[in-house]
Amino acid sequence: EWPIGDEKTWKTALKDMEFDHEDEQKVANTVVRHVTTSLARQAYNMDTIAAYQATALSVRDRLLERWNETALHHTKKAPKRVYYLSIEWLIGRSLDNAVLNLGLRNTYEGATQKLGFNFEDLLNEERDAGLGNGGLGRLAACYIDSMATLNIPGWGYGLRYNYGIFKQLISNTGEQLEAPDPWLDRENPWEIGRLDVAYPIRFYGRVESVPHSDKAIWTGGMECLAVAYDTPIPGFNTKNCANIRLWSAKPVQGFDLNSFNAGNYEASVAASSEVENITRVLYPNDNMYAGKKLRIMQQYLWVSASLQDILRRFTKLDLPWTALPDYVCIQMNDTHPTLAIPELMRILIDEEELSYEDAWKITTKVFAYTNHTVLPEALERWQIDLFESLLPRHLQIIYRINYDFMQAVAKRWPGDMDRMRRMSIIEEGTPKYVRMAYLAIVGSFKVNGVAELHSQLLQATIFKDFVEFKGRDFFTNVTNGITPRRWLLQCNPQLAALITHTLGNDHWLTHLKTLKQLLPMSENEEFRKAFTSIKLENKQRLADLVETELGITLDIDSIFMTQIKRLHEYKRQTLNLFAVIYRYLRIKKASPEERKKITKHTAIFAGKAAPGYYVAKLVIRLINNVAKVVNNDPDVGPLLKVVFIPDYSVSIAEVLVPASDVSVQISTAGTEASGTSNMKLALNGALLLGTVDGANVEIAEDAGEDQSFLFGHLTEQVEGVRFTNSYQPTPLEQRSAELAEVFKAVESGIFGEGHTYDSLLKTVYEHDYYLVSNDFGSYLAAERLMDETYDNNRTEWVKKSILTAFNMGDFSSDRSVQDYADGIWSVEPCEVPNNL
Ligand code: GL9
Repeated sequence: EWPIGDEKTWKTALKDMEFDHEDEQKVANTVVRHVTTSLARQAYNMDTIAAYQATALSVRDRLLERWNETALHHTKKAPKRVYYLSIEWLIGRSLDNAVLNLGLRNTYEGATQKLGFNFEDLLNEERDAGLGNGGLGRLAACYIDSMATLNIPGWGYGLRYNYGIFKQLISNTGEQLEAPDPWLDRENPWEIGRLDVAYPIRFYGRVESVPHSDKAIWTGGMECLAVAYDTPIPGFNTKNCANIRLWSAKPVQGFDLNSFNAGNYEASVAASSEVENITRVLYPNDNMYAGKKLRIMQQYLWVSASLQDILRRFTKLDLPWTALPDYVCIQMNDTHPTLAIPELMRILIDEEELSYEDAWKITTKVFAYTNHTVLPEALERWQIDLFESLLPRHLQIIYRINYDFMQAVAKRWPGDMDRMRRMSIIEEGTPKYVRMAYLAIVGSFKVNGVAELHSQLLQATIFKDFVEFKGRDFFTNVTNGITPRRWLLQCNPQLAALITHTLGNDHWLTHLKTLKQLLPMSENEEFRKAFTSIKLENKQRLADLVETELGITLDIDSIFMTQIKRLHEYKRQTLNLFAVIYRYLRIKKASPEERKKITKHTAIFAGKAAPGYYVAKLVIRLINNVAKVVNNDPDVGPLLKVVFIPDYSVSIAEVLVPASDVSVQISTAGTEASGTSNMKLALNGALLLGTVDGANVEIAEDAGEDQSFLFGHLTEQVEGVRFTNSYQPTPLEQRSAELAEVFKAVESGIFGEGHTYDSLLKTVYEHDYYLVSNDFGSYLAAERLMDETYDNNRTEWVKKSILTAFNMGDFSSDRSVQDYADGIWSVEPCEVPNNL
């Protein structure tokens, strides 16, 4: 067993590391040791930051033991593994999550308390890892948590951006300002740099074909390295520990001295920082494709390094390449990693010398693709000339893939040139483009959407031709999910405790459907009381935050209506905001008697706008200026408050989600692929006020139709209304008299210079592509219904809240990941034994 040295010494050393889960003293010892050694501080000179860092390092030690045991076990068992490739990982904070998943929350809380610290204060010292824009990046983080928890052998791969999503500041005119997020400026205790794990990556250069073979030789251009940084991800209540491997771009040793800067030392050093630019910053777009050169360089560096890493692990098994699909499945989170398909082809053909046909057979059994949007402006299409200069060999391979594919289409539909033009991976025209979604479909064995409605829509619209070609079974649905560990246990510990107490155990944390057993508790008065007081405590915690950060006093007896997501026209924060303005105007007109009958509302907004998205930024500006007027108007008092919480993040979501009464999910039908904040809010008891879109459909269905307030045009109606708005427009007054009144108020200048918002209002006056005016009336009606329930029958309201929360069992990411494992990946759990 022990290849070198003295067995007894080894065993004693390893024994010394062993750890009793309840032993606060031993935990305190490890924390203090990290202060004095890792942090090089004197123990009496320990502030909260140092205490956080030392605690995190101590927890990291526990994680790494598990990480190592998992790696060892997987090497021994050689199970099929799944690799989740995501260009975004919105992890948020890790300390609380780690101690909860490890079952060490109480021990660490006790130990740090004995050292004189409040554990909550330590948690708040941690910076968010904000390597993502929104739902797509947070989904990846939830899925890796569930993979670890379900003992599914899998790793995540991504990029280690030096700057995550920008910090959002609000100017005194209410506008969004963007500041960099230097999240790595402080030591990051959750990552392990693996400077020895580094792969060469090439850009530009020349391609020479090799006669009488499929092989080509790609040389020259610019070479750099991708260096690995690992973040261990513990499963809940299991020894298994997953990993997110993030790549950082580094110059090759000696930089570019010999390639193009020979004899010019300063220029060669400058060139090295150009390489480091590749992983400098996360692109701040959500549901929007920008086509930037640096972005495609990010994508290639990431997929090439990941594939080299995956294949190195596979080749250790000493099996033929044909066995690759039995050991490796690669899940592509959107089209961002699609270059992995031609990259695997290139490695198999050019480096491993397989024939093109053999390489293709293997490649098309390895990849699966998840689509996350039908919005045309979000679909990636790379310009051919940019692509060709950076990745000349990959373009050749893509042309060959497309040639074969077009032949197959022509064989199925002889002479159907229009179909060939529609389906081609290469979009003809000037300039030409590579359509990444089509490449992803052609190179994958399975494609899925992220909610029932979205998956249906994909097959009926943007991928219709491909359904006819590939057959129905090629496309499937996996409805998104969220991890109940972070989104209930961690963010709402009181509700989690009530659930565990009532059920008698915490089995529900890994089997969320067991929450159903609590449905009868909605009829139990004592339970309702407990449930209600937890909601109020959470509302108070949010109110305290709003008071200290923004100086706005909230009434926790009002309905907390929460819309938290990226600012985007299709998400229609405008619909919500215009209804707030309408309510304000109504209050102003009401007599004191009438005012008594108005339901108290608190409208809570949070979210960032892409820095280049002008209209979205105008919406933020208007929210903030409406807030200023409404919150300071003595006529309004507690009837209405408007809050825009700056710099939305995972950590802020963890405060907002448990404090909400109503979840505002009002995208134009057919535009939001799934949504995931809708699931988080519902699981914490917020009633759904939403359109029939994305996962709202399934949430409302599971909650029971009576629990939700649905409104608005349906997906199948949208196109027709849109057409009318565009080509036979009627004046706004005719589409909605109420909205016309709101617009007049905005134009009158009561929320600041009226013309400021002209271009925002214009989007509704003209075209109204997202049907704001057409849905405004039914939105107001849905709010009225909601208000009546809240005011007239609070017991009924609490029942609805309980029924909503405890019917959310299907929205655990454990269920989603199990669906992927069974329906797409064909992987089995591989559990690390507890006594290794
Ligand atoms: C998104 C969708 O817009 C959401 O509806 C969906 O819930 C998530 C996760 O599946 O994916 N698609 C998408 O492009 N983004 C989403 O959040 N965002 C980004 O691209 C960053």
